[in-house]
Amino acid sequence: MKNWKRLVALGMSTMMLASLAGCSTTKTEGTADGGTAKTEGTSGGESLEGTHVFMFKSTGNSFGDLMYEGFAEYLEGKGEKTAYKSPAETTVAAQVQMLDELITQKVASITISTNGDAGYDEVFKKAQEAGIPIVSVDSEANPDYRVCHVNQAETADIGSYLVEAAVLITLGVDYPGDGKMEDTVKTELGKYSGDEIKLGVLSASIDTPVQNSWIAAMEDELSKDFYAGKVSAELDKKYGNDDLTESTTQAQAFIAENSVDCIISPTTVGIAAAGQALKSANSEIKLTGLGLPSEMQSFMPATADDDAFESVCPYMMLWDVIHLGAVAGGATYAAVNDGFDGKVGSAFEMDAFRDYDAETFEAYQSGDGTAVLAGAPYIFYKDNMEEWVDVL
Ligand code: RAM
Repeated sequence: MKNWKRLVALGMSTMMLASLAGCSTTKTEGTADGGTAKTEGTSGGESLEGTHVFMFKSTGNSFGDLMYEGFAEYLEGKGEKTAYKSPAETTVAAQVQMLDELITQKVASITISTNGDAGYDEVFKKAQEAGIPIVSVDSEANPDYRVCHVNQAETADIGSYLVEAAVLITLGVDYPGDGKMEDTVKTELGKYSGDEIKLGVLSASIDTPVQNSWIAAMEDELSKDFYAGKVSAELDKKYGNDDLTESTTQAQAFIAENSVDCIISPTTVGIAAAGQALKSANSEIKLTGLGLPSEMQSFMPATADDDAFESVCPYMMLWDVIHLGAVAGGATYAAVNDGFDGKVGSAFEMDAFRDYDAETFEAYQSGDGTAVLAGAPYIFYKDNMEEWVDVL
C-alpha cells in the first residue's frame, strides 16, 4: 500500500502540475468577496457567530494565507461565512487565547494548524462541549478533540524526498525526475568515497507537530543501509520559529559554524530566510526544503537553461497549498452539515474546486487519530519554476 501511494505521489506530479498551472491564482492579501471576514490578530469587533474560522500558526505567513484562500473560496461557494484568525506570535498560548474568544463568539467551526502537541486540551474540550467541531490541517490537533486531520501528503514520503534531495544536491546531481530519486541516491552514494555528508535542518518551532513529524521521517530515511558511513544519521537541528528574523539568525549560525553541507528547511519561512542568508554570505552550503516558488525565485534557477548549482537552492518541493485549504473547508463543511464524523472509513464528497474534479475523501488511521489525504509532494526545479512563480 505504501509503495503504491508513493508511486502515485510521484506519478501525480505531472498531472498536478498541469492542473495547478491552470489555476489563475495570484497571491492576494485576503479574499474579501462574499462572506469572508479576513480579520487577523485579536482585535476586530464584528460578530463571528456562525462563521467558519481558519486559524493558522501565526499571521504574516504566505503559506497560511494561501491555505485560507482555498478554504474561503470553497466554503463561500457553499454559501458559508468564513474568517481568518491567527495570532501574531507562533505560540500555543497565543492560539489558545484566541480559540477561547472564538468559542465565546459561537463560531460554527474551527479549522486549525497548531503550534504544539500540548496545551490545547482545555480549550478544545470547551469547543467540543459547545458543539464546535475542530478540524486540523497542516499541523495536527490532539486526536481526542479533532474530527480529523487533513494531511497535505504522506509524512514518510516528505521525509524521504527531503533527505534524498539534500544528498543529491550535496553531490551536485540535478533533479533526476519523478520516481528516480531513491535509485539515483543509491547509485551516487555507491560511487561516493568522500567525507561523511552532514545535513542540517532549519525548522519552525521546537514544538511544531508537523515539522517534528517530518524531521522524524527524515531520521527514518537516514537510518537506511545505503546511507551508512556516507551520510551522517545525525541531523544538526536549529529552530527559527517561523519568524523571518529568527530564521535568518539561525541560518547565519549554520554559515558561521560551517559544519553542514546542505540545509533542509521544512518551512516556507525558514527556507526563504536561509536562501537570503546563504546567498548574501556567498556560502558554499546548499539548501533545499519546502518552499513557495514565488518566495524562492531569487535563490533558485529560473529556467531549464540555467545551471541549477549556481543557485543556493537547486530544487525543493511543496504541494498545492490552496487545494489543501479547500479540502480542509470540505472536511469542515461535511462535519457541520453532512454528518462526517472523521471515524476510519467515514467519507465526504468534495465539490469540484478550480481544476480539481469532485472527489471523495475517506478517513484513515493516522497515529492515534484519523486523517484524510489531500495531495502529494512534488518538486520545483529548473524545468518548471517558470510556470510556478506566479501560481504559488
Ligand atoms: C510553513 C509552515 C507550515 C508548513 C509549510 C511547509 O509556512 O511552517 O506549517 O507546512 O511551511
